[in-house]
Amino acid sequence: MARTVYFGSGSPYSWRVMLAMELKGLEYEAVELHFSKGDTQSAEHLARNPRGKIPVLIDGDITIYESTAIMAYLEKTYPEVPIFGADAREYALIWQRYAELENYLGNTISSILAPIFRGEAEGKDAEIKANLEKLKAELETVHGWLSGAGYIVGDSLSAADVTLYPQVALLRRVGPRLKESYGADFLNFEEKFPAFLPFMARIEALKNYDRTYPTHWRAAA
Ligand SMILES: N[C@@H](CCC(=O)N[C@@H](CS)C(=O)NCC(=O)O)C(=O)O
Repeated sequence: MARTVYFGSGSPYSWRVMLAMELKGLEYEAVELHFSKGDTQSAEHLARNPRGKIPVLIDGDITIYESTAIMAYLEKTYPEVPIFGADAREYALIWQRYAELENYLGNTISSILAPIFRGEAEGKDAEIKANLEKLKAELETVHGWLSGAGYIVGDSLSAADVTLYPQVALLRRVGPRLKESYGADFLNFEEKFPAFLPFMARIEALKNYDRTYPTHWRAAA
């Protein structure tokens, strides 16, 4: 069955879906849409997702958008390699951690980076610095989750881990800029949050990790 993921380079929502597919060992074609070219707002893409967002998965005759729904669909359709745990306890905890990452860490990252990326950060120093404090507290919490076995839940990679990874990769990338502009010195993960490093290495060791890596990050490297 043909599988296609429409993704945007650097979109954490796209990246988590691609990583989830890699965890499950699924083949797919990855089609990049470019925000700057208006690809997500084209009639063709709006037919896939009327909200004009990526990711979108087309799997045979099914089209799904919203990364959470896509991961849930993948689990139901391809259960051989589970990403939502082995039993009810793990299932609940993975969903809980997923929701915490989305609602607290993810929203805090967005509140910091959205004004910066949109060129609307001027005059918002106090707000951004306050949100950086919230970010530090969230990272401390997540660091605690990883300090045991190095997975968010249990002893294998899950939907929670592939949700966290793109968030941390993005923070590592923008860390120097946030330090320079706002004095955020806690984004030195080697020193401040060492438990993230083996966690990240595990994701980076996935067989086809490279094909999930944001294309414009690679081009800039
Ligand atoms: N809740 C959605 C969020 C998707 C989303 O916000 N995608 C952004 C990129 S990170 C997007 O497609 N933006 C395109 C646009 O707004 O034109 C999900 O989980 O899939």
